[in-house]
Amino acid sequence: SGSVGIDLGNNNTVVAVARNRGIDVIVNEVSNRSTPSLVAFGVKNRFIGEAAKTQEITNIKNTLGSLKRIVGRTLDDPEVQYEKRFIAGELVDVNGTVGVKVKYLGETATFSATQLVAMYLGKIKQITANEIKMPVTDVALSVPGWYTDAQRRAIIDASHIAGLNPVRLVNETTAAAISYGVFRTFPEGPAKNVVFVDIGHSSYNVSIVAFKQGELKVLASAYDPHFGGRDFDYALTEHFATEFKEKYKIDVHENLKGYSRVATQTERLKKILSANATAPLNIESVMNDIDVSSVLQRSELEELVQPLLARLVAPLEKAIAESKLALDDIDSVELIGGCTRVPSIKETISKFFGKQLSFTLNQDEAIARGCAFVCASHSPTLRVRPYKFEDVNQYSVTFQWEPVADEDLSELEVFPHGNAVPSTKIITLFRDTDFDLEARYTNSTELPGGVQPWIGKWTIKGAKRSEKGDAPAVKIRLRTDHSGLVTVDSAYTAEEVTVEEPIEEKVEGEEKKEGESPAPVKTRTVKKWVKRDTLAIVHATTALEESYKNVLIERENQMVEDDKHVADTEDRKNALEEYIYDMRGKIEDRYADFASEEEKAKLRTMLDDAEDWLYGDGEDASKAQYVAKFEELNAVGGVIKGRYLQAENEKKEAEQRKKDE
Ligand code: ATP
Ligand code: K
Ligand code: MG
Repeated sequence: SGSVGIDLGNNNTVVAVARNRGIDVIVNEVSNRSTPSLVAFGVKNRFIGEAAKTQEITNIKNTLGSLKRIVGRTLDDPEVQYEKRFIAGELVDVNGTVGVKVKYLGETATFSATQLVAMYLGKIKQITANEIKMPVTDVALSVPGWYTDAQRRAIIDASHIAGLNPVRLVNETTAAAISYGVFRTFPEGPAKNVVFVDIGHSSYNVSIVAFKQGELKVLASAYDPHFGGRDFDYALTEHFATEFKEKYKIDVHENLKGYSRVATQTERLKKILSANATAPLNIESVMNDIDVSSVLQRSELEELVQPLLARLVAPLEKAIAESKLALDDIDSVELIGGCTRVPSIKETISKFFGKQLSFTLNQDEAIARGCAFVCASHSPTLRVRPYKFEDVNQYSVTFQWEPVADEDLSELEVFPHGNAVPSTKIITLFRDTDFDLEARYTNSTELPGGVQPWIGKWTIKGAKRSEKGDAPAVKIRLRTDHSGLVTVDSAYTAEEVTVEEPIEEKVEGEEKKEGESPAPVKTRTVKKWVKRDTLAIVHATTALEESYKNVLIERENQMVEDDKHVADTEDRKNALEEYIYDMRGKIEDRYADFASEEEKAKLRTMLDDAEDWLYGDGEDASKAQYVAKFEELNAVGGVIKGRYLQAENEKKEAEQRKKDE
């Protein structure tokens, strides 16, 4: 399978593939280098990616975006409520997580956000497999650095439902840093410090990264998760809504399609204003058959988004403070993400650092490329240059347990904010029965929205009272793994034993001579932990339960098959239509001399009947019916075509003979 990196953006998704020649971004079915992150439901089938975008305005309530914003959250999460300004569909509770209620195949259906992401990733998988002509299983996916354990696990669940194997989740700005560092050489000496600023559609992420040859270390990351291009679009759309109320006496808030049309056009206008001082807005029949038009100056745009722009500096300040660097220590500032094309944003960032900004990276593709590299480095078959990277922990993690006897601790902050990721710590508890460990984020107020601070519960099984009658030491390996997940890696009983350990003696200036017998080894008495029994661990996290996940996998596979069947049917219908027009022309022309008048008349009638059927009763027929109708026509037409081909062949052979003579 290929080594695939996926940058799942809130607006659009970019896929890169690592091959022996290097890393390429792949194009989708309409040759775009990114695919709209949308899933839609129709009367006959689902529409995903480009197909979803095409039908968006005519099917707003059943077209869902904001996938990465809602996945891994609950319906009552204030952030999910906030998303309602960007989601026209109906949000509902699905088994304790947020989901949607849609019209699908003419009926009401509900799907969790995890399922929606799975549907989308399934489409991305298909697009990629078609393009690289290889099955796709292993992927590295990027996620915002501010994602919690629950959000990460939801993305992993979604990948599994889509039949993917997520070898690793990588924080978005870290992935960009990887694609910056891997193919660059850094001189010996102090590290090179680079700031990566990513402002996309929904989120603003910044990381400060120290590079040395062959490695990078993220020093600090900071975020404003409610800062992106869509917030510009929202402010603009509201502005025009107000203007049109006065000017045209219409309220686009009362008309979903109208509102959506304005939103689409304001995004266009916003982009024009990145390169021009003024831009026009014209929409025909926005609602009630009314055409609207307006213009906007760049300065007006900046005024409208002033509350947003005022928040631009805070994450930069926070990241610098946490990195413990001075502004002078920064060697370069790299911008990525679509929204960093906005001139006032560039100016503010440049002014903050007192530096020219760099656009070394492809600002739309760097994250996907970094992910593809990470996926390749997990691959046993692809040889990639070794590259070390270390990320940073965003939210402090505390483990807790039921204290026994005279234990004075019942919890410990094991992974503080700013700690390295991945990272392992071992704690020791004395236990002679099964016991539980629970992990939670230390400060729930730091978490985005209403994400639960609870991370998981692990039951450690099998510790028993020793022969001496005391509780053995249980050593537990706690980990934030390379995907940023909090886990309990292993647990074992250990015994402290007294051993004699040789003391290494180094005698200055004295070389051992050949043949000399070794000096007697001096030893000292030390206490050491020796591993005894490995203990079983049963864990419960926010991830989907295995059996339920399997049900969802089956459901998804069924929908994929149904969609494929609908697409095949459409294909056969198109083939039949094409045959009718093609044959009708050819019997008057190319095939005219190869059929009797009777045959031609018969075929003409058959073609006419087939056409009538196609636009009448056969409008919505089955695949088998289209195939049968095609065969029926071809039984007559094929004979005529056969004669023509035979004659052509004979002609060619005759010419060849002439040449040979
Ligand atoms: P996120 O990173 O938040 O998940 P994303 O990765 O999908 O989202 P990007 O592709 O980085 O987002 O950026 C898309 C945003 O950039 C859109 O809001 C788009 O309107 C905006 N954008 C693209 N080009 C320009 C431009 N020339 N001027 C202003 N904004 C632009
Ligand atoms: K993107
Ligand atoms: Mg992005």
